[in-house]
Amino acid sequence: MKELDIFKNLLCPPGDGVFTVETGKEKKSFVQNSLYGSNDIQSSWEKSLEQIQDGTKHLLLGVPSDNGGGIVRGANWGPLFIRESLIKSKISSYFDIGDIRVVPHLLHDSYLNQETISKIRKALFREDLKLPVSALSICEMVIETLLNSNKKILSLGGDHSVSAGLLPPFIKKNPDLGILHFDAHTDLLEERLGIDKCFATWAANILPHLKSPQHLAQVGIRRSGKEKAYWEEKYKISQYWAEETRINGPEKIADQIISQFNSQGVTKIYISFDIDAIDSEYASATGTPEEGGLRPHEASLIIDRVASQFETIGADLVEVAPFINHYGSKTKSSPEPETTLDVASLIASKLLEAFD
Ligand SMILES: [Mn+2]
Repeated sequence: MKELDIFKNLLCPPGDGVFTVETGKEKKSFVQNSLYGSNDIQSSWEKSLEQIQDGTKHLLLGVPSDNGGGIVRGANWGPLFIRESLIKSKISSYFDIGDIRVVPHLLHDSYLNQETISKIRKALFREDLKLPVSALSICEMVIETLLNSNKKILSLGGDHSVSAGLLPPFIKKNPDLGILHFDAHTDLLEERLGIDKCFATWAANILPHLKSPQHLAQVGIRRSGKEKAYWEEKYKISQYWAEETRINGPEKIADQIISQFNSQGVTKIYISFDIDAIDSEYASATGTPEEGGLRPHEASLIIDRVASQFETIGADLVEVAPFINHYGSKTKSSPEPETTLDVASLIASKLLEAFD
């Protein structure tokens, strides 16, 4: 199948990946009109996909799936709201290729039987095509196809399970890949209720695919049932907890990560950024906001400093859930979700800069 046909079937115009009519309508029109003017959206978007091959800009991909989310959902709205913020902040150093088509009951095709897959294919595709149907499986195929053209891709989630779909093709193509993972949580459960590709298990699921566990560095951790020594001993990974950043400063943490990756011969990195790595004072519109986290400028500094030493080939920004309103949080002085979205567009712009 031609690459363009893969994209036309597995993707949809930016904002259309959440299957809704009324909710989010105004924001969707704003984003789509900013990108395509008043033309027919579907055909303008399809036409724009031809630029993927020739264009020099980095790619932006929306993954509006919270199908692998946990306690409080709503990260499916992250891509649309972050796009609006990027456009309003006049950040335009990317080419928006659209959203993954998300059926909101499906996580990964390996969890489905053939009969179910055939039924969904009939609903999704114009003809009888043997294409994936679940959000994470679609991510795998789309990223694999995009990497054929050596594109650098920033994906906007979605809950953190989307990394379980985005990362495998990056690792397959770059077996030496280092992963810089920002998060309040370790995401290192082997399974949760028997599911091994969800928001709490994706990192443990990815580890065996890395050249060594030292190809993973986790930053901003502070909410865990176990201590740092437990995780580092169990998986032989390195963690840099939020408290260490406060004590030692972000420069020192970045330098430690740089020497960790250098000692492993890492040359290329992927950055996975859960917005809850940031302190809840600055980013509470997320499923599990946590106090005592990184400040936005500290996270930016770590990204800048580490990315200056390695080639950043891909990134994701996940768990921004704009409709969440955490009652009783201490952040009432700052309006949400605007505060979180400001931080999200800052981080997104840093991740795009890291590609240069
Ligand atoms: Mn988290």
